[in-house]
Parts: sequence; structure tokens; C-alpha cells
Amino acid sequence: MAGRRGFNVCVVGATGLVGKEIISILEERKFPVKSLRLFASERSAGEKIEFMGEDITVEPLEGASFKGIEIGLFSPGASVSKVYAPKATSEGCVVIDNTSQFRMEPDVPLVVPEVNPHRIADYRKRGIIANPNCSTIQMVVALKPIHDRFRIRRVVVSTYQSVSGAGKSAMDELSEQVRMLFNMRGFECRVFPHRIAFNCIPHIDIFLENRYTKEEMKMVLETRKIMEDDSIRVTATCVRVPVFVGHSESINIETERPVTCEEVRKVLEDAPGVEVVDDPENAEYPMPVDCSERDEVFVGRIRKDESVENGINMWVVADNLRKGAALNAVQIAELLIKEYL
Ligand code: NAP
Ligand code: 3JM
Repeated sequence: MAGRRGFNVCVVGATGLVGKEIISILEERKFPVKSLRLFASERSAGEKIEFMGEDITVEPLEGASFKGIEIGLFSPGASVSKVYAPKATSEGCVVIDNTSQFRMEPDVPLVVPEVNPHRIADYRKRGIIANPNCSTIQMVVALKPIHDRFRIRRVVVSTYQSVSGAGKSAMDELSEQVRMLFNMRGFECRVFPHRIAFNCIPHIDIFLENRYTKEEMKMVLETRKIMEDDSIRVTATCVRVPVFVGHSESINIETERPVTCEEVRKVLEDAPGVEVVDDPENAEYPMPVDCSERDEVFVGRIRKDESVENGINMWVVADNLRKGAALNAVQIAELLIKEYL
């Protein structure tokens, strides 16, 4: 790799679902990588991961130096980012962090390139740019163009989140439970608090004092920060469903200005990063099986909420590992190098 033009990059959490997706998206989008270092826990140190035809050895994060690394793409979990993101920035590396650790800190920008790319400039404050939660990202990509045109007052969202959002061990747990159930054998619940196979669990992340989960409050607080509008009222119910990849959301919107489905459809058809799939007569609407391994946020089932004056219902699906995490982070890195580095 020596001699190639580009940036010295590292991926922290490189062996995880998000980290692996980041590595393949860097390659796929031809991100200008001069050198790539991969970090994970002691458990996977020494493993090899291929990048641009070369095997790169995974290094342990503990004790690592970030000197000379210009961009760090982090997804090792919040408690690990809490310690290692500040270490990396103190050694001159700009961190794009996928965890919830820094998202709500006022001096850390929280960025979705289709919505608030100008905020990337604030990376100078702490050296960190936060990537929002997967469910928030796909929702705001669809909400922003509607808000700009019709002013959103209130959003009621219910999510149907795939198990890949909870990491590789969660995907293994769903596969194993399905296998065990078909073989009439017993199984343990290690990642989820209940059986996830053929079930729905209305509990993602921890419960808070207000009886909402932390995942639900991420959607409320992050949406307001990204849209730069604290007047938008948001309420969420987040549910884990037995789908491997792809988060779905039922979104109800109330707007200040009068709105029709045709107008919403047109606004969304013209919006960056959105694809409208809405042909109910032919049974066409977005579904996780069709939207995984795709980059766009898919919107369908657009219809008037007939119970209020200016209301719209819609169904939004995206690949949570791509637009919900790795792709959004790489898009931020692309803008960072184009505009600022
Ligand atoms: P995963 O498949 O479980 O992978 C976790 C990764 O973190 C692995 O590479 C793991 O290394 C590494 N890791 C764990 N503990 C570590 C430590 N002490 N030091 C160094 N590396 C460590 O999980 P994932 O799906 O990739 O998600 C990882 C994190 O990304 C989540 O916890 C979450 O904070 C964030 N995330 C964000 C979004 C989003 O919407 N932005 C979506 C999904 C996840 P080993 O393989 O060595 O254990
Ligand atoms: C920890 O589907 C999910 O569970 C959401 C993704 C996720 C996050 C996140 O991005 O908020 C999984 C595990 C976190 C976190 O708090 O960083």
C-alpha cells in the first residue's frame, strides 16, 4: 500500500458487523486510503481481513498509538469509544464515532450528510464527529425534505429493528434459536432478554426513569439535534423483530402547512438518498429483504392520516448496517476530506 495517495485511516471495531461493513464500503467507494490499520479487542488480534487485495492483520486496541493516523472510523461500543476516541484525537486523529457515547454532547456534531452536512465543520471543536443511531438516520433522511416544505410539528414513530443492530452475537442468537426450535431443543437467551425467534421484543437498550427505553429517547433527542429544531415533537416505540438485516419504521407526521400525499411523494422523489417504492395495487412497498445491501432509504405506503388536519403516514426501510451505520460514517469521511482536510 506504500506510496498510494490518500489518507492514513484506521477502523476501530474492525471485526464487528459495522467495522466489516466500513472496510468493504471504503473499498467499494474507492475512498482514498494511503494506509489502513485495523483494531479490535485482544480476542481477535492477529486475525487477517482483506482490503484491496491485501491481508491486513488486526491489532489489539489496548496500548495502540494513533500517531500518524488522520481518520479513525470507530464502532467498538460506547464504553470503548469513551476511552479511545479522546486518546485518538489527542494524537491528531479525527474520529467519526458510530456509538452513542458523544452524540448529545453540544460540542460534537451529529451528522447525516443529506440533512446537516454543514455541521461537519464543528469537528474542529473536539476532533470527533458522531454518527447518529441507525433508526434516527433513516427517519431524518425521510423527514428533512418534508420538514423543509411543510414544517413538521409532531412525529409518532414505531420501529421494527433487525437483530444485526445488536451486533454479530445477536445474529448468531436468532439463527441458533430458530435451529433449536425446529429441532425441539432448548436454548438460552444471551443477547436479548427474551426469545427473539418468532417473537417481537419492545425493549432495545436500557429502560430509563420515564419508562421509555434509551433507544426510544435517542430517536427523540437526536432527531431534534440533527434537524436543528427543538420545536419538533417526537415520540417513539422501538421494537426488536426477528429480521436479520434492515430496520423498518411506521412514521406518522403532523405538519403546520396543508399537505397531500402527492406532494409528499414528489418531495421525497426529489430528495437525496431517498427512493420511493409505493405501488400498493401491485403489492410494492419497501421491505427489509429487498432493502438490505442497498444504500438508499426506501419510503412507501404514503397516505393521508384522515384523523387529523395535516397528517401523513408512511413506511420507511433501510439497511441499518449501511445507511444506518457504516455508509453514513464513510459519507461523513468523504465530505470531511473534500471540504476540510
Ligand atoms: P459487533 O458485531 O458485536 O462488533 C463489536 C466490535 O467491537 C468488534 O470488532 C469487537 O472486537 C470490538 N470490540 C468490543 N470490545 C472491544 C474492546 N474492549 N476493545 C476493542 N475493540 C472491541 O457490534 P457492531 O454491530 O459492529 O456494533 C458495534 C458498535 O457500533 C455498537 O456497540 C454501537 O455502539 C455501534 N453501532 C452503531 C450503529 C449506528 O446506528 N450508528 C449501529 C450499530 C452499531 P472483537 O471481535 O475482538 O470482540
Ligand atoms: C449500542 O439496533 C440497535 O440496537 C441500535 C444500534 C446500537 C447502538 C446505537 O447505535 O445507538 C447497538 C448497540 C448502541 C450504542 O448505544 O452505541
